[in-house]
Amino acid sequence: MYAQMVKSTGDAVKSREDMSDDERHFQDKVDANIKVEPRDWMPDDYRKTLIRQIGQHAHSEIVGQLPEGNWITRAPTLERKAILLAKVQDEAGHGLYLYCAAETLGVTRDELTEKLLSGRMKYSSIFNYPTLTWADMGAVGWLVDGAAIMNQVPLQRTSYGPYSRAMVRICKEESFHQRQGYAIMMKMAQGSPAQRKMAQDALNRMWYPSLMMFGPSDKDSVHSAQSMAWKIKINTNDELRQKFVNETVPQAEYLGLTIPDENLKFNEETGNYDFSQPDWDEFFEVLKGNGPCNTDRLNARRKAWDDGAWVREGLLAHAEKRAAAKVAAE
Ligand code: FAQ
Repeated sequence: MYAQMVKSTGDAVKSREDMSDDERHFQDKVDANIKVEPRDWMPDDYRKTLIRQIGQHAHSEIVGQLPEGNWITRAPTLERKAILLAKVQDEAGHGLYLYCAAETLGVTRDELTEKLLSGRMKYSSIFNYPTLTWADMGAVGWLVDGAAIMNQVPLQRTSYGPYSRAMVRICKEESFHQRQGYAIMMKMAQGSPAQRKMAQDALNRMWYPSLMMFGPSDKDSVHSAQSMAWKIKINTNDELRQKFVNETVPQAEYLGLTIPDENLKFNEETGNYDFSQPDWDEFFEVLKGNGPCNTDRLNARRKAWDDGAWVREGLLAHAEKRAAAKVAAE
């Protein structure tokens, strides 16, 4: 239903004949892999799409701290606590780089936050699922960061300069995150029968939500065609999902865990694993705000925004005072 709704408003890719001279020149530049920089001319819709994607990505990094932050005080050892703390702090940094990249397009962080809190902007569906046990810290790192890297490595080559440069650093850190998750899974999978059961349970719950991170199937993707023509996106949602499955299945086998999909099978002809699609109705429900944790996540962000008001006001007052002093001195 939602899929049909969004599809009917989908972005049509403009043909070369319909482009203005500026648009043609812009497309030639993108085709030649020349980066677009903040002061360069760009089509309004290119700017709009980037603000949407980078803004949603930034919100995801920040909201994504919540499911893991939930376990910092309950990490099983001091070492695990320190590692998880560092990882969650990295996510705050990623949010920061991405908000800065979005700001170069003429939108403020306050505007982006206001859109998130009023439900006019999204964040990744995955963060609307709860983290119920310590094994979920392993599954989040292994699968969620794993899916994030799969999506973000190609984005290092995205056409917009500030976004692509932010991605280079983010990918380095995400790669550490994925490994720390896999290390937790190894420990649990090789541990006691109870630990092994927790690891399998975490995989069972996180598998399909992780597949959903790549977005709807290509036939229902609204923005892919135009975003790919502009090299905002480098791959389709289904291409990246398939790549993720291909890389993750052997990792699960190494752990001795079972991916919860009876149809999962290596296909000799295509060289890919065949797999079951996630429940797309559930995905669209989560996008509409009806996932298990949507309300909690937005309430937490709202509280953080309200609690931080005095800091923002203080900083603004300080900046205004300095600007006034500078004018007086001139
Ligand atoms: N969740 O036409 P498409 C991380 C929306 S990484 C929610 O295919 P598009 C790291 C989409 O916005 C996670 N909404 O859209 C971390 C659109 O609705 P709209 C974040 C989704 O943009 C790890 C509609 O569906 N990564 O957080 C989702 O071409 C651990 C139609 O879809 C990024 O954001 C979804 N999963 O492709 C942090 C990467 N999928 O906006 C902490 C950059 C789709 O028209 C802990 N983003 N929608 O109302 C992208 O690559 C793209 O935006 C996609 C979606 C691939 C996510």
